[in-house]
Amino acid sequence: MYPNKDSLYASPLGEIGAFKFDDKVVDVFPDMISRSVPGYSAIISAIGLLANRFCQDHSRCYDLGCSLGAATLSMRQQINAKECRIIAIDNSEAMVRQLRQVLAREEGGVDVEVQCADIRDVDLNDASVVVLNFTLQFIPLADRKALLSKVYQGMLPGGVLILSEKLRFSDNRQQELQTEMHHAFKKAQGYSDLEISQKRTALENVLIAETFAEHQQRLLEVGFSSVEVWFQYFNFASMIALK
Ligand code: GEK
Repeated sequence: MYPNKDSLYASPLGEIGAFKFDDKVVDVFPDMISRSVPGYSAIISAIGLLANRFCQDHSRCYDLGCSLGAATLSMRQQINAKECRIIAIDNSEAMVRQLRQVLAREEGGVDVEVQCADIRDVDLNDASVVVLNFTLQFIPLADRKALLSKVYQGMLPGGVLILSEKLRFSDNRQQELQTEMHHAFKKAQGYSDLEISQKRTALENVLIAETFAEHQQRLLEVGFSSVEVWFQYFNFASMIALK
């Protein structure tokens, strides 16, 4: 359905603007994310399994920063709970427009409501599952705690937050090694050195990675009772936080 190959950074660019989730990115997004994020498709499948494990009857599942709805669709296919609803939110109009078209073509499964909004401004209620799949890393650092606190407050007892992020490492050698291995992964996926370096420049100051310890501490501070990594592939990890 999305055959377009990501070549946005393949030619030398005079000026590299800050990365934006616009129409050009939407056209190539599935190819871009699966060739850039090690383990992306494994995480998407597992989000469906986890959502089915945690989704409670009459509750809501939120996909915050849903992009083209990969996690939403995985949850929709795998959740068996009764009378639940998935709420997929993204503030990129281009992403939301495309997701609405995908959903209109697909039938069956859990009801999905799509909202074009900033996840910092929306209210969450009766949530049994909340997904932040590589989204928190794009939220300004100063706003992250308030957002996670709101997520916690909107969750039902027994709920789960699935938080996937690019990680930073406090040890310099680890940071260099994991970055090098991520670039090796991207090269193995067909990206050139030029593409890797131009994309890196575009993401500077846009994607701000934190360490696992920073994520864990903040999640515990806002109220979660337990936070662990369930998946990691180089500097990309997915965590489970339990209410
Ligand atoms: C997936 N979860 O395929 N409010 C709403 N959306 C936002 C905000 C915000 N403040 N900031 C960024 N976004 C998806 C992948 S991509 C990750 C998530 C990536 C949105 C942004 O528009 C984009 O669609 C998404 O967060 C991040 O499972 O491209 O590396």
